[in-house]
Amino acid sequence: MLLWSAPDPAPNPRRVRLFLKAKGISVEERMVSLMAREHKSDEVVALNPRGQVPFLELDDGRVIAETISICRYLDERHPQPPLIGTTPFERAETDMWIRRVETGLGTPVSLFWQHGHPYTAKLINQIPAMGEAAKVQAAAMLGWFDGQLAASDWLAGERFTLADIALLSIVDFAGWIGISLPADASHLQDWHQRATARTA
Ligand SMILES: N[C@@H](CCC(=O)N[C@@H](CS)C(=O)NCC(=O)O)C(=O)O
Repeated sequence: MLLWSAPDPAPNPRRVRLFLKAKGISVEERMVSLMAREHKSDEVVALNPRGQVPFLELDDGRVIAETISICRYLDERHPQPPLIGTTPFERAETDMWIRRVETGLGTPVSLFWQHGHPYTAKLINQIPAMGEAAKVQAAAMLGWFDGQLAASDWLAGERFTLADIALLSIVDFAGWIGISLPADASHLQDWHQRATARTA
């Protein structure tokens, strides 16, 4: 098995690395340089037509792309410790939180990265108003997650799950591009410390 990947701070490859670490398993990684646009090379696009990382190349040549799909596959191959769930309810609950993280927070963070950050200005015809609106939306969602974490250690209550890993990678990437945790989001800040320690 070969994990096609990219170094930090790329948030999606990092999510798989954090997941592997929490599982206590290792998979050979092949790094591509995003800066050198290696993810758009013929070799990579032939394997993953999206031209993105991460993706997992199985020994028989089949490919699984999309971060959560990769993690699902690895979770089934290595069920311990369970990071998605052991019952239909737990699996659905984890999935619910992953979707909230990806669509609620991941989308505006990604839009800010594309339309509001100087680094990507040379790659895309930016719409600055979209970048600004996305930043406001991301800050609002961070506030929402803060409220959700007021009563429990993890997104899915007592269970540390792939949803927490997804949130951690996006929160850290958001911080790196200039969207910090709100100063008054104490529950989210406590969660961030717990999640960082849990995946260290
Ligand atoms: N939906 C994909 C997103 C993957 C993604 O956007 N990866 C980034 C690196 S963090 C990438 O390859 N970006 C280059 C591009 O989209 O062209 C997933 O969850 O795996």
